[in-house]
Order: sequence, then structure tokens, then C-alpha cells
Amino acid sequence: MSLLLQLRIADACRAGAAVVLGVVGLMPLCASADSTADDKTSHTLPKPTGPVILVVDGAIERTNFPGEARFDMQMIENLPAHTISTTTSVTDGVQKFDGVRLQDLMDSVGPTGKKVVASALNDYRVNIPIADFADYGVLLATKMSGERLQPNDKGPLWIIYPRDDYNRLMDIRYDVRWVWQLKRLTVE
Ligand SMILES: Nc1nc2c(c(=O)[nH]1)N[C@H]1C(S)=C(S)[C@@H](COP(=O)(O)O)O[C@H]1N2
Ligand SMILES: [Mo]
Repeated sequence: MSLLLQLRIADACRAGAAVVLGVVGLMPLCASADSTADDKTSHTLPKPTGPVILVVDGAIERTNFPGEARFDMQMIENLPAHTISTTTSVTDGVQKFDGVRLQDLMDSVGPTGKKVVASALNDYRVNIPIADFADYGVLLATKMSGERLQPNDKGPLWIIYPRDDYNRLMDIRYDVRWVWQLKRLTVE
């Protein structure tokens, strides 16, 4: 369906034209046009009340400041909690990481691009395909072994892949995506 036609149908729906005209064929179109409109407006992003620890910008649909979505720890921890236990390339043995799924964080801002440029406090930056987040349940970790990640030691946010669960993740191409001291995700 053309965008113009969709817009006209949405307008007609808002005006209640479908009900007035009683055009049976138009009713299902109204239902879908309405739910699309609701999807964009119903999840608004709250504003941070504490220190901002992560900014998501670029190609996103929902923001809480001009052009960007700012997150404090509380906003991040309001997302569903998840855990990954895995070896890493920089620690001894298996570590338990707590945090939230990057897919859930992305869903909260509505990305319209296919990758993120992840950048860190030390200005390290790397491209990550957004598909990774759903494919592997990639974690935005806030804790390791039950302790909050500190900014002087990989914190406050560290991207964690479940490398022990997928052979293909035990690879330098994925190791570079484990961004520690994450501060910004730019969707492109
Ligand atoms: N913030 C930040 N994250 C980073 C890096 C970095 O320099 N800074 N190096 C990356 C690279 S190149 C690898 S291989 C893994 C492991 O990093 P490390 O062994 O330097 O800790 O973390 C990645 N994440
Ligand atoms: Mo590396």
C-alpha cells in the first residue's frame, strides 16, 4: 500500500469516516492504521532522574532529549533483568554477569538502522550489527559476580556475548564487540 494511501486511510479513520460511511472494507484497514499509530506513540521514553550513563542517538524513533535518548541506571535496570555466565577474554574462569538485553534497550528507542556504533569512555569505538542482539541475547551488563561494574574497571556498562554457548562467538571478530565502559550507541 502506498504511503499516501495509508495516510489517507489513517486520516479517514481519525475522522471517524469509516463508521459514518459504514464501509465494511475499510474497517480492517482502520484497525491496522490505528495500531501502527499507537505503536509509535504509546511507549514514550521517560527522562533520566539520575546521572546519565548511556546515550543512544542516530536513527531512532523515540527520544527524551532533542535527537537522543539518555539513560540513567534506573531506566536501564527497569528493563527485564537477564544473566549470562561465561568465560571472557580478560578474566579468569566463568563469570556471572547481570544486566539487561540490548535488544530490549533497542526496542525502547525504536531503531530504524541495521548497526550501532558503540563508543566507550576511552573513545574506543566499534560497529555492531543490531541483529547480534536478538540472535545471541547480548547483555548490557551492569554487574559481574554480583558487584556493580566500576568505571575504572570495565564499568559502568559492559557489552557481554554468551560466548560459551556459541562456538562462532569465540572469535576476534566478536571479541572486539565486547565494549567495556560503554557510553554511547549511535544507530546507523
Ligand atoms: N572500552 C573499550 N572496550 C574494548 C576495547 C577497548 O580498548 N576499550 N578493546 C576491545 C578489544 S580490541 C578486545 S579484543 C576486547 C578485549 O579487550 P581487552 O583484552 O583489551 O580488555 O575488548 C574490546 N572492548
Ligand atoms: Mo582486541
